[in-house]
Amino acid sequence: MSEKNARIAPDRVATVVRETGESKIAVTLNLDGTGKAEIDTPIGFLKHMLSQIARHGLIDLKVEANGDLETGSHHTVEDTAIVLGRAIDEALGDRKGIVRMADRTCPLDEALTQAVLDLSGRGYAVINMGIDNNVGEFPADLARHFFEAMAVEGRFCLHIRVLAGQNEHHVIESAFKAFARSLRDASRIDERNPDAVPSTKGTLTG
Ligand SMILES: [Mn+2]
Repeated sequence: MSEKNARIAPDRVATVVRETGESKIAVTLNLDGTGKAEIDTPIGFLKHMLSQIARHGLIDLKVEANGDLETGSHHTVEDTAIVLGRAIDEALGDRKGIVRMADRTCPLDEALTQAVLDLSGRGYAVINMGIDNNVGEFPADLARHFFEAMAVEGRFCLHIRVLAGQNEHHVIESAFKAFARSLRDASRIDERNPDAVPSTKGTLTG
């Protein structure tokens, strides 16, 4: 390999810890992992969804998420999204060489969800879960809130559109799978342009 092509990419890993009066969350991730998930939280559905991000994003993801569950799952889920977003932002570093944008649509039986992602450096979210079933430890509206908080803290633009679906579990899971696949595509290094920041502004972090 020539000198010119010998750029050693920095490890795209991050650890972020956040403790408040409502929760204690710790996230360690490796964007260039193999899909290994180590999720420690009493909220079963959150564990199931974070495992989707790891598996389908090919991200190694370690999460410890505990909070004031006597108020319901809201604080713990929201704060996990905040910390996960910050970890994604930190692991992306200067965002040099990334593909940057991706558009993935994933089914789960009758459910079908599109996730369009731009690792733009600016947090923005347009989330339409398509269902308004608001019961249980992880209702659809909390999923919307999760994606919004993660996008803002992760400094990326995320559109999620549920195109079909009836079962709440299926709808939410298809959204997490579509997000994971989009993150995998958008965050990978573009071998045609590995040394440039994919922006006419010259920066995705300024
Ligand atoms: Mn499931």
